[in-house]
Amino acid sequence: MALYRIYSSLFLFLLHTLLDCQALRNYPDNEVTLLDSMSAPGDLGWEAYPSEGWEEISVMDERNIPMRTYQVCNVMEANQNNWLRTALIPRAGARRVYVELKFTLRDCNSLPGVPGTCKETFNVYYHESDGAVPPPPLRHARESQYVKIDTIAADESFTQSDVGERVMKLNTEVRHIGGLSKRGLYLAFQDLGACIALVSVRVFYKRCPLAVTNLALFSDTVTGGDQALVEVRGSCVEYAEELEAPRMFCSADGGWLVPIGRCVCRPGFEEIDGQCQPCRPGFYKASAMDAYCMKCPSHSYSHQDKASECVCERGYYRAETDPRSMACTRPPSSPGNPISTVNETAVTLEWSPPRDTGGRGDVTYSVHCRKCSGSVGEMVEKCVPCGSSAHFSPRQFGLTHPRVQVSELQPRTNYTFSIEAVNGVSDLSPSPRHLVNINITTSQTVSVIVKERRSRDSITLAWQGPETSDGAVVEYEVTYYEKNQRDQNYTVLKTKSNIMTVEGLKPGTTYVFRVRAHTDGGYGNYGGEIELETRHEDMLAVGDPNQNTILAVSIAAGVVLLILLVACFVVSGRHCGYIKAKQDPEEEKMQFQHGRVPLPGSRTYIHPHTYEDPNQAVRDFAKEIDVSNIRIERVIGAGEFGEVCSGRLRLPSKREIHVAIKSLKAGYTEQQRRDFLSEASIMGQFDHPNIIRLEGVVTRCKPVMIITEYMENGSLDTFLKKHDGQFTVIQLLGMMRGIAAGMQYLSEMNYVHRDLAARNILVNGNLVCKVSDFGLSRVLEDDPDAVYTTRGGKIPIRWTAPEAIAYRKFTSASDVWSYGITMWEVISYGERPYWEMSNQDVIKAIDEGYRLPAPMDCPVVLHQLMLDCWEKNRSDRPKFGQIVINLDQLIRNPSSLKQLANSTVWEDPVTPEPAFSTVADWLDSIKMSQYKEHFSSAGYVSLDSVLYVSVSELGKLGVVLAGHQKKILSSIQCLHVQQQQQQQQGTQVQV
Ligand code: ACK
Repeated sequence: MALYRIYSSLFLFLLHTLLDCQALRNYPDNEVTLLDSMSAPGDLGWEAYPSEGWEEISVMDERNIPMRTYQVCNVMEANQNNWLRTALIPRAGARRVYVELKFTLRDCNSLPGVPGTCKETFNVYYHESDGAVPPPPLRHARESQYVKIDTIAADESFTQSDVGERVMKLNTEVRHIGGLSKRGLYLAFQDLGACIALVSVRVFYKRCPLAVTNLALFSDTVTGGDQALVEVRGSCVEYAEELEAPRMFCSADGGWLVPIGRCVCRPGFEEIDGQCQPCRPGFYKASAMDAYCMKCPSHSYSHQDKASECVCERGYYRAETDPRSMACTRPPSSPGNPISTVNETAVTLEWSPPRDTGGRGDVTYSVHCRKCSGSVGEMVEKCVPCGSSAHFSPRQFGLTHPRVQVSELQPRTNYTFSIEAVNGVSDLSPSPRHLVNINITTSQTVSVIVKERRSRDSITLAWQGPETSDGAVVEYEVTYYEKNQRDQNYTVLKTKSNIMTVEGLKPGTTYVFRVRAHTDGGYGNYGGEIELETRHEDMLAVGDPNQNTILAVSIAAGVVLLILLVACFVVSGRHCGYIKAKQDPEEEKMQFQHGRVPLPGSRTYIHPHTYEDPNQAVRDFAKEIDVSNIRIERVIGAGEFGEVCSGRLRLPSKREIHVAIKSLKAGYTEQQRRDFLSEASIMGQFDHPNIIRLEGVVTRCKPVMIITEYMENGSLDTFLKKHDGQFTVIQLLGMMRGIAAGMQYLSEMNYVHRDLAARNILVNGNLVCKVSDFGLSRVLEDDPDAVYTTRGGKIPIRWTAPEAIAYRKFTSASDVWSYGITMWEVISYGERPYWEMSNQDVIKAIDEGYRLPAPMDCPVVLHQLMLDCWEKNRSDRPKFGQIVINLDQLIRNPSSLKQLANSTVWEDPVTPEPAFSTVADWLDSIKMSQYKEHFSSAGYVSLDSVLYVSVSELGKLGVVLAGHQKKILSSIQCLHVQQQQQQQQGTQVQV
């Protein structure tokens, strides 16, 4: 007895020097402590039985704070069964609690003279209770009355100090208890003859702490009972509204996973540091979809904060269809310099555009016509509107060009035309319109010839005299000439009547006739010319039955011809429709008109090649940024056209943001500049949380730059390789879901990416994945994985659908194939698809129906989704929208992910697993060369010695990363399979 007391006080003394109470009493935010023996103010008063067993001992830490500990050290006597039990620990709603034990345990060898009954472990139990019934008394405690949590052993009893002394080691072990349902629980510790000091017992549960993500507030949430995720619906922060219902999952270890949906700041508010702040006076935000408050456009103001639009200054207006971001405008000034050209009873009016368009581009013109009575020169004129008698060409109102022709005016009449410039806000202004007037007088003419009769050598004409005239008509003058012979010969005839037959004409010849009136006041103007042809010599008389027959036959033939033509047109039209339906979306895209900025909500991608001037595409879709607003910080990589840097962008009246800056290196050709900027004109058309966002371009000075949002974790393939094995399957699913949502958006915009792969996905600090790399030449030049095909053009073979490789049929369905490969890359943490197989072998294998096997630990459902994406027939592949729905269902129901595919062998007979002769070769082949030393120094020299290595042995070897352990174990599995195959074939096992 005296002996073990000495030991006890000895290790408590050592303990004293080991403990750092500050460190012991600081716990992570997401842990809620239910019991902490270290911070108990008085005696713990736990029940111990028998009395010479566990003993409560108080010691002071170095800050003189008392600590309660329990110890037992009855190592000299056999048949020990010492129990210690806590008081009731309330569960506080948690369904899963953690028990953290800090203790020291002497190893029996270090105690001289102890008998063989000395133990080096102790047991921990719990008993759930509603509190009403007392727990089973310790005196009669039996294991069966308590649920065993675990047998606890020390990792180490002693460690070596700096000066070579053996010091007691404080061990920490954590266990969890799941599925709790009663009010609380008792913990019980059973010692069977060890030398233990129980320094600290802490019981806690985990919760996901209150979080704000995507402007949604997720409340403090207690984690689920076992592995299940708790789905939590977020509520939008103040002044935000839901864009898509915000949700997140609280994982069993107290972390938030997979944010879905988001809130956006209401009009009049912008997002600053995760909150919606009101727009300042002078600024506004019209739509919840706009990211930031904008400065009020010209000629408008907002005197108060929270403005969703700015009010126009006096005299300025905003048309109903004007976007709120447009400057307020005013009606135009009057048009200038009107001129008229009168041609008898017609007039052409022309004028110059208004000097001030009012700030708008939609100026049109209206022409008002008034007829003025009284003869020309009379002092007082009375004017009335012309009504519908005058004919305006092209139209009277809404003229887009400063020119109009007015015909069918009355001869020798005064007219006043008032020309008005109008724009989209003219109707909103109460001020009188600015007009410019022009007066004209028409001249007198003989109106159109109304009758004619023709024979082989004569033509009879009839006409109407002038409506008003300066006197009685004396006679009419008829002038005619043979068409095309005007210069040589024309004839003038006179008559007092309104009808004349001109004789002596040549048969089958066209003549041009004009008529004018001669009144007391002199000759008037000629009326319009008329062309008439005499009959041909052999022409049949009207009423000839033969002629009627011919006519009928001709009509019938004409009708038949017409029907044939219509039929042809319809058939060819259908044919065209068929061809179009079969078109590649890439070709369809080319048919969109350029110069049109997509309207909000319109979802059609416009290919920059549809622009004659590619610079116009850049101007339409990308904002020009002043280079003085950019601060470059460091180079982060190399792109196809030059360096990629990270830096800061501070736009006037906006907060500074972190950006990535791609620049075009010096000495570029015009084509390279166009290709470089094409990425901006494509990216600028997209607005989606899973598509990399374009901030703008710098084109007015050198170097030319493209500015995008900054993605803290860089490209997905590198990121995954760096964090091999470190994510939960739900986190990986969240990444895949993001990529699918981005691709769904692109496919709905009719955009085909052609190079979807993990290397072209960027990852931000919240693990949100965004699709990037939209340059027109990128597939050709930028991608190291792209190779030339026999049909020309470069293609990243391993990621590309067979129909796209074979005949360049790139569609959203071929993007789905690439998506399947990207999924495979994600689950395998950036493994190269088809490993080191050659491109030719990959094409052949795919053609023969082989598909990538499930990566290590891949849930069956995910591998099945990949296989669906790799359907040979592209119409059998899922659409991106379906993929998103599918992944959402899996995230919500993680139990569906439990069944693992476990297919670690590439079942391709053409590529058998290579045989290795040494452990070093094997580790090299699976890119784990860094562990060669570890294996050899632990005695693993031959390959067959590694065949039965377990996870715990790997840990002892020093392979501690879970991802590396998985990789090595999966390869060992392959070695097993290979061995079995060789045995089946009756060959010697080559290990
Ligand atoms: O894998 P990384 O770090 O991520 O290296 C490449 C490099 O630039 C060349 O493309 C990185 N990169 C490209 N765009 C961005 C961006 N928007 N944010 C952060 N890194 C980027 C990419």
